[in-house]
Amino acid sequence: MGNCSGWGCPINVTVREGKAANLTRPDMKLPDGSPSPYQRICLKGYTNIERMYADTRLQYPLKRKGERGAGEWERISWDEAIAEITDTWKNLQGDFGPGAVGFLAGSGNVDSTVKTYADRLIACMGATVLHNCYDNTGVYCQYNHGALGATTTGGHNEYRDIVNAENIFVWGSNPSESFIVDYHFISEACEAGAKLVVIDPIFTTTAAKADLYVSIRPGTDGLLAAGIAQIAIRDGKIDVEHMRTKTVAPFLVKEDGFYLRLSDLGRAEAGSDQDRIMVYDGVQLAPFDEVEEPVLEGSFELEGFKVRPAYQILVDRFSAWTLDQISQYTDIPLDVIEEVASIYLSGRSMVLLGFGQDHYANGQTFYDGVFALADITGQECKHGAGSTCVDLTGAVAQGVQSTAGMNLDGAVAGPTVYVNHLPQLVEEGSIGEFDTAPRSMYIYYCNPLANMPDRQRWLSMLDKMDLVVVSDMVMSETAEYADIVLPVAFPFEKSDLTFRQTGFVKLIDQAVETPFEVKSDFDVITLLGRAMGFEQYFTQTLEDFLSSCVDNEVAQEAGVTWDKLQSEHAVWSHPEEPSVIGLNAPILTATGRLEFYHEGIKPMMDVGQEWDMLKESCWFWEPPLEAWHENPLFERYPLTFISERCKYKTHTIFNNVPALLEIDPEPFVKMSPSDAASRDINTGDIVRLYNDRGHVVLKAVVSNGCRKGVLVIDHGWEERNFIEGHYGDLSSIASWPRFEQDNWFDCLCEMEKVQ
Ligand SMILES: Nc1nc2c(c(=O)[nH]1)N[C@H]1C(S)=C(S)[C@@H](COP(=O)(O)OP(=O)(O)OC[C@H]3O[C@@H](n4cnc5c(=O)[nH]c(N)nc54)[C@H](O)[C@@H]3O)O[C@H]1N2
Ligand SMILES: Nc1nc2c(c(=O)[nH]1)N[C@H]1C(S)=C(S)[C@@H](COP(=O)(O)OP(=O)(O)OC[C@H]3O[C@@H](n4cnc5c(=O)[nH]c(N)nc54)[C@H](O)[C@@H]3O)O[C@H]1N2
Ligand code: SF4
Ligand SMILES: [Mo]
Repeated sequence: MGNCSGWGCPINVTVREGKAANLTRPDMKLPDGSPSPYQRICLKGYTNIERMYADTRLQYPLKRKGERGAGEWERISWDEAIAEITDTWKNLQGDFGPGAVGFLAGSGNVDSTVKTYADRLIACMGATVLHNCYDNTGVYCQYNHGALGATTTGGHNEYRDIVNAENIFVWGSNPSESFIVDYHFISEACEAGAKLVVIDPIFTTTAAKADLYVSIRPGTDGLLAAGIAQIAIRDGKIDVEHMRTKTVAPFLVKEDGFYLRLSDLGRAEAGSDQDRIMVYDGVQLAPFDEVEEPVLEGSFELEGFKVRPAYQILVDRFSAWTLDQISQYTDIPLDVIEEVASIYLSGRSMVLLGFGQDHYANGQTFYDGVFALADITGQECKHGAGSTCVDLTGAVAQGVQSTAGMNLDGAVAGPTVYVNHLPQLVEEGSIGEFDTAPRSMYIYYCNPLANMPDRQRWLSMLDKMDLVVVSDMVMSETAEYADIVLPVAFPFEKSDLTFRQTGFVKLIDQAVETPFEVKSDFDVITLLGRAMGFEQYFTQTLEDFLSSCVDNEVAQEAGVTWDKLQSEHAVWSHPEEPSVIGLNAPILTATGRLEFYHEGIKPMMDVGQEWDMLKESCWFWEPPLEAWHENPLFERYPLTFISERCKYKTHTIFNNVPALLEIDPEPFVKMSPSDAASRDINTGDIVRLYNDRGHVVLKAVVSNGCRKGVLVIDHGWEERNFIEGHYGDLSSIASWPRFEQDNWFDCLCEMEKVQ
């Protein structure tokens, strides 16, 4: 129900006298009759009744009375709310164009099909899509390497395959907190003898279980990957056959960064099926599928073209760094780098990725590096190897296709703007080719003020908006700063379809009536759509919509029908074997190969920024934009502030659950003993973290598990939880030119004792 790696763990709700009274785990079976490994429920899942009936639940539509954020509201009727919103939107769109209204979705109830219904309204209105910037570097690098597969979201090995690994590298992730319901796969592998290696600046709860824990300097993981790759090359541990058949390694790259094709030689029409990529067999050029042993190394001038195999480009990039430099930058002793490499190369090694490195501006230097490492060593396309990713790589059930954007007589959404550009767009009125700044936002399933970086900039941007509407179940931190707040149904109060992370398509039946004047998101979007004048497109009932989403060919082939869902509620619709990319799941890239080299790569959003296509097309390493000891800012702000997941929270959605708050009542900042001592700080003291963007005041905890120079606050708190300020005030909105990414950890600050 939240964005928590489980996403939609199956829960049976017992109802007594119209109220949810108990939650239990269903007994779900795989097609072979064995219990589903994807049906655990975590400690938070069982508290959903408290969350649902908490006194922070919104009951009626509310309109702001006083200053923004002052907490003064008047209750209004749904008719008044819908009329005020749609009148304003009509005026704004009339005066400034369709893009003057923007819709921002987050990841609350991430796998909800109902959530997609807003796409219908967005298309009808031609409104701006405000795209959040969560996890984008990690996801895009995974996409660019293997493509987001159909049967696992991440295009890796599905979680069930973890048990087949001989070595598990938890690298930039803390699965014992962030992957609770699937951690058993790691435990099972370890019980069967797998080695667990954890690479993290923090000695996490997962590190406590590791055979080898490696403390790394933040933002340098790409260099460690390059170091392991160099050792593999030095020791002859590369897999030439794998490179030749499954990767782009032999493909010849011209000086302009594009592959040499038959059309370059005038022997095929550019872009046609015949226009194949060329390789070199040592004597002559030939299309890649006509040569068994293409050359992987060297630099050649052939038929008038200067070319290098993609593998040679990668080797040149790796060898720009010596092992000594890598040791110095990563702050890992050489013998430990050798030990890590020898474990990685010793058997089937699987890397469990997370989003630690994704949260730095240079995150791609890690993801591109770790995939290139697997490509050259053949640690993929087989059981127990490759990579998998927290929050992304569970089994995706087949057959659900949202119809929200269909049959609209050609109506399509307006431009997509990634929100880290939004403050600038609103402040300046245009940015690159985007010349319509949103003047109103509809925020749904999202709590941006709590979760996005540079909160002060967000606050001043909201002040410039004519109308901010938030639909939520609770008075979230963002709702507190809205003009109109719409109360929506809890997941047990509306029907829905989910299909990710468990391999089952699940029909969630509405268990209890919506309380007070709460409405489901589906009904809210329908009311807004009709009031905007699109009555003909908003005639469906929720059942019509949900059933239409499983009325497609894939569903038919997979045996998923609306009738079956109504009687069985959960229908397994996934291959029985765990998906392994390149083995039993297709590689869906443009070349059909795993790509450590990216031909003609483009930035995620073109706002006229400067960027270097040739550099970005293959692995390289540069430090994070801000959190780096050679940055002049480091003299004033020598501490890197990061956060970690905590088992008591899924972002902010359990913030109102008394049972969880009893165990984990307030935020605290963890720091190393030496950083604490040099500032005269002890556990329990109140400290202030600050930089030029803002500050936050909270309790201190001194911890031996914390790396010197790094401060950690667990993620998911809101303004009301801090003594003063906000951790979102510290982080920057700046990102790498190729990626639209929130880089929460790429953040320097200083700390002082308050009392
Ligand atoms: N309980 C719970 N589970 C969740 C969520 C939640 O909110 N609560 N959120 C879900 C979502 S949306 C996501 S994206 C995933 C995130 O899943 P994870 O990435 O597993 O979550 P984090 O705890 O943020 O783990 C990041 C780890 O990276 C480490 N780290 C920080 N900087 C570096 C670095 O430079 N190098 C290396 N090697 N490590 C570094 C941190 O110390 C931390 O241990 O979790 C999902 N699961
Ligand atoms: N400091 C720091 N900040 C981070 C991170 C970090 O590691 N450190 N991680 C980031 C990451 S990876 C992520 S994915 C983001 C997540 O950021 P968000 O997507 O903003 O996450 P949530 O806090 O889950 O907010 C979801 C909101 O949706 C509401 N909601 C839930 N269900 C529904 C529904 O059915 N309908 C409607 N209308 N609303 C609903 C919830 O009540 C909640 O207020 O946070 C990011 N922020
Ligand atoms: S909070 Fe997430 S992991 Fe826990 S039960 Fe709910 S969906 Fe599953
Ligand atoms: Mo995330």
